[in-house]
Amino acid sequence: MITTVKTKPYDDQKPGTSGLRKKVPIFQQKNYAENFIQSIFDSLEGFAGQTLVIGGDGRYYNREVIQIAIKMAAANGFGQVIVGRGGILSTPAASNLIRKNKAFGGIILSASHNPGGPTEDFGIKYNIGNGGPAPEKITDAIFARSKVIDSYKIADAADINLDLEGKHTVAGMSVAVIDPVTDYAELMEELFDFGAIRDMFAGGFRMVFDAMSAVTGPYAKEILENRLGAPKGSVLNFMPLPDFGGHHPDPNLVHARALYEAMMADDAPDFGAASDGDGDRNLIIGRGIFVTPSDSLALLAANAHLAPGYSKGLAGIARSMPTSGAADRVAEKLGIGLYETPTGWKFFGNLLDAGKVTICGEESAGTGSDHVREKDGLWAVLLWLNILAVRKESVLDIVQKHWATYGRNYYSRHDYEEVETEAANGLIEDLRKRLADLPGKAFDGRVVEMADDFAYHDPIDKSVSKHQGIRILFVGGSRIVFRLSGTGTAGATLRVYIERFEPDASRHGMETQEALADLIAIADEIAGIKARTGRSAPSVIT
Ligand code: VG1
Ligand code: CO
Repeated sequence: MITTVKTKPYDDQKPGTSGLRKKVPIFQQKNYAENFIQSIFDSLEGFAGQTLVIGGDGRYYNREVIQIAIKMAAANGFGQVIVGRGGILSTPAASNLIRKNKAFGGIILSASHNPGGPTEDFGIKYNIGNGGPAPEKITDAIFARSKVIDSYKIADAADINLDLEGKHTVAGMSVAVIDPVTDYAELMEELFDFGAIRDMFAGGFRMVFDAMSAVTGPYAKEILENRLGAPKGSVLNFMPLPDFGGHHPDPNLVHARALYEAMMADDAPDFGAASDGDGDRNLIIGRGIFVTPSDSLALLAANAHLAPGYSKGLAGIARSMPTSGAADRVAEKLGIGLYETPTGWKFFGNLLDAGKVTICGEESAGTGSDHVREKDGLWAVLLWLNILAVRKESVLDIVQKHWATYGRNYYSRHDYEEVETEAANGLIEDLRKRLADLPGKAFDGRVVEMADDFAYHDPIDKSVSKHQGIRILFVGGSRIVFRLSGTGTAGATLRVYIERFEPDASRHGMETQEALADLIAIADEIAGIKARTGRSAPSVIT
């Protein structure tokens, strides 16, 4: 039986960089999740009888919302739902399932790298038929609908047993509960030379992968240990937990500190990696060297042809605007296109669909390719392993040779988390007002060449996205970018991205924060970060 339930709209259901993210108690308000899911369906057309993929990163409240989403999909006329066993699907695995099954779209329940638990974060995101996050046209429509919604439809049916693989039925709609790993692992086998990687492990190569008690555990166990022969125990924290064991499932140098320290030790394994809550980010650390994500993108692009899935070369590379220019130099050398997009994977979808680019990346530990339409943490780890298996060199050697060839982009991001929203907005607005005055001005000997508020003109659908971050470019290629996070759930997060290009190989051995010290000071001088936020130092440095 289908019920139409009366509801009242909420005014705060605006999707951010990657879906709607709020604290769990907000999602637990009456009809909050239902309103948002109905707003998604109301913003779509033509899904009657079609397939919807549903899954999440296993965090607290995942199972409850999956049951609701299934019943609402049935009531709204979908023909089939595909859901991962236990409600589990990593974000890239969900993207793959949408594509493979020619589904109409998918609902991914995740707040990614944000902490989970009864008072922590939850999120809902809609992905379209290409497997990628809905573009702004759709997320804007969802938000508009959420502000006026007055009813939602739901099937009056019992919960299904999410732990039982196979076919179920909900109010006449079929629900397939599938193994979350199998299809994804098959795709990885198509792209990479598993034989070569297996031989490398058999030859004594050692790695450690920290799944951070999040969604990639089952994927990494199956692929790295079972299929590739990495020694048992190579995958740490492999059980997805609703609260991620009380940690932030964020693979950066703060939250994956133990991994970093293990990789800097004398007896470090050859290769270390980690992924985030929903499995779309990656952290790469070689013995004695952290590979900054912007460099990882450049290195993967320069070496991708060594993996079977990319042996024909790349069509082009895309990176988000705040990501360093390291990939630009690779694109230039390869003679292929380089596209600069706003932050968030949704902006890569059109370029990938049009065949303009093969590899994409973001400074926030996201890399991926045209194999799905999300960034993909394990994919990046496997491409690294494939490259290491072919080149038979250490990560350190590969990175240093890359810098010697292309120059080094010293790069760091400073986050000021949970600052007062007004102070953060004021800082950005004030910078915006002063943009025209900055060119030609010198700060500590560095002259501003150009300053703007980044706007993106999508070359495929011609849409325009404004206010995507304040860029200040200096003569010689150094750069400071300021923007506000669109994924936080408390206050505002100011992100300051600092970059310096260093062509001279004799100066490639500096410590990153030292190499950037003068630009870090200039960032404060220009934006008044300390004075406006009252913070003497960033909360996170990556
Ligand atoms: C952050 C990152 C961005 C990433 C987004 C979603 O967004 O900066 O690069 O695409 O998170 O990643 P923001 O607006 O907070 O800067 V995930 O792994 O949270 O889905
Ligand atoms: Co994520």
